[in-house]
Amino acid sequence: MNKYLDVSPEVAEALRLGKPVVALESTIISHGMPYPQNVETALKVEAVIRENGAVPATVAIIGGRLKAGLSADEIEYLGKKGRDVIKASRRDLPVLVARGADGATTVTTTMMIAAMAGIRVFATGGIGGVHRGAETTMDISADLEELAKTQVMVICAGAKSILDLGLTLEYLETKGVTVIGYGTDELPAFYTRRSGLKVDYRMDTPQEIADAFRVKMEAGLEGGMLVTNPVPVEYSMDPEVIDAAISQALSEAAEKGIRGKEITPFLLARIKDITGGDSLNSNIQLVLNNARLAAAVAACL
Ligand code: PSU
Ligand code: MN
Repeated sequence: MNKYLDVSPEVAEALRLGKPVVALESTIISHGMPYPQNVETALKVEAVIRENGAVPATVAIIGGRLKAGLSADEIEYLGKKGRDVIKASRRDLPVLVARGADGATTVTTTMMIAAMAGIRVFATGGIGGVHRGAETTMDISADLEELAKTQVMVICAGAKSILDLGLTLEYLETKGVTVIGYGTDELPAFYTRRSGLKVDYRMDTPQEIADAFRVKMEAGLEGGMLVTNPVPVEYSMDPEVIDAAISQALSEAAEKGIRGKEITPFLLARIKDITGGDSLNSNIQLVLNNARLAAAVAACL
């Protein structure tokens, strides 16, 4: 076992007994939602995973330790610190550990730590991808590279159209990452169920998803898989409202010259402010929906 890794006793026991375990990220807590809804949601997501027969393993870096499985106090701590916690991607991990610092794990670092712990299924809200204008900024999320490299399935609600979704799919294709639509042929766009873009494969049961991933593991193929699960109809947003909010947030970011790792948290916070509670509620509901599917897939695996 990696000497920098702490697997919580509950998660370690579940892994030892071959019980289903679902990893969860912590940037969604610190940078993705405001306090206290972030902490409430993180705890609710854990509860939903338990209700569906799996053990949750929220991932973070705390005091320089790579953690798979957090206590409620640790979740509260990260949620309260919010954007003061360092958003930790692959490049940040060794420095934060060496310094004994805290870090909120993105999709990238959550996949890394989940793989170290032996967890194969991870649920979140949305992934990073190829940003609009990436042909000049070269802003492409490390999440896509991690999906190409690390054998963890990521279950999300697609990606927000703060990204160029078409280029994101092209990039995933190049990197050999299978994109699955759960009950849909179309890539969901986080707040909305449709993007007009096709996924690689539609699957209608958790078992089908687990079967494809099992082949990947047994054949020793590197990399993850991306399962996209549309937001439930009753919580999906009006595309015009959300597109207007995204456009406004993007132009504010350009005006302020925001770039690098700051851009995604900035856009997430602005979209939430512009659309008020609606987008936050839809965000919370889609994460819970992904947690339910992840628990079911983990049980099939
Ligand atoms: N997109 C969302 N919600 C999020 C994120 C992205 O809709 O919370 C977070 C995730 O942690 C993701 C990270 O891994 O942002 C991507 O950041 P970047 O674009 O800087 O790679
Ligand atoms: Mn980036």
